[in-house]
Amino acid sequence: MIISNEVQKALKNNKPVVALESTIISHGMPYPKNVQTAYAVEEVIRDHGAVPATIGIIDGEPVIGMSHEQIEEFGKRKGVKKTSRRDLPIIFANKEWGATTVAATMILANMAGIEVFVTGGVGGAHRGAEKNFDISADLEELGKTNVTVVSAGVKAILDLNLTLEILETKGVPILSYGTNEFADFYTRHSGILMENVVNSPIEVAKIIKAKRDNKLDGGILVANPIPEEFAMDTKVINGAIEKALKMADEAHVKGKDITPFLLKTIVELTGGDSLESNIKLVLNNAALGAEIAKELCNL
Ligand code: PSU
Ligand code: MN
Repeated sequence: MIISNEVQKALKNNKPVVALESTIISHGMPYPKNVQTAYAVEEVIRDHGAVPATIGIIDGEPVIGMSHEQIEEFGKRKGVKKTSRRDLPIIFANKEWGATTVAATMILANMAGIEVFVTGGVGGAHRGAEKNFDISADLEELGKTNVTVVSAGVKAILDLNLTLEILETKGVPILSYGTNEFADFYTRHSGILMENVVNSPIEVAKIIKAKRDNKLDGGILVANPIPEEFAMDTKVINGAIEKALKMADEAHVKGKDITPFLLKTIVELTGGDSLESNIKLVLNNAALGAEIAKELCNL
């Protein structure tokens, strides 16, 4: 893999590094907001004293710490493949461009020695998963790969209760940040009460270290709710989600295309409001992720 000089240097000197995914760029947001957001997220991480490492696969080679030019290319290039764990060997062998999902980014971050990863929302069990088995590989990865993922919980397009049950089965600690209500991406109010609440980056860092010291393999999910001022109206977002799910069903969207389809449709149905919330919550996660990475370096 190719690790940028800056990221290499930071890792060598025990300086904080935060991993970032690229599916959110290529399949999660429209151009040019996707690229602008990717830059802004990196800037927030730098402002908080950590080094950002945006991860993607270029011509079959994993890149840890993409340049602005590479990020721009990921943002507008056609045919970049959404790449999860199962896709990695194919993308490598065929020397293709791959935008890494949470699962694939965790794998590559872990290989590079990066312990903290920031995204918007992780994948989960889709509604109806008890019948159709549509469960994101992100959950499997959280069960086995030693990376802490800071996200705004999981999106209400999914079945939240089912997702939380699976994470429990896989032994994934979920740390709810600053509130006991599980973050559901666009709002702070899923109505699901959580057992483990943390209120500071150092608390999270201590839990990561305890897991590492005790050789308990697997990830940690930090559920960081969107700040109230950027949250969407529950009725508006739930209406858009219901409609988008119906449209996906009617258009027979399947498999890996479902999440990108729903995200895009919800943006259209909310006149772009959901995209603004999405951007704000990622920036909010970036600040927290950088602080956690810093505390972890100090322990
Ligand atoms: N949730 C978002 N934005 C995203 C994704 C999820 O709010 O861009 C992307 C992430 O890369 C995540 C992937 O890992 O979708 C999950 O897709 P699937 O359900 O097909 O595993
Ligand atoms: Mn799926």
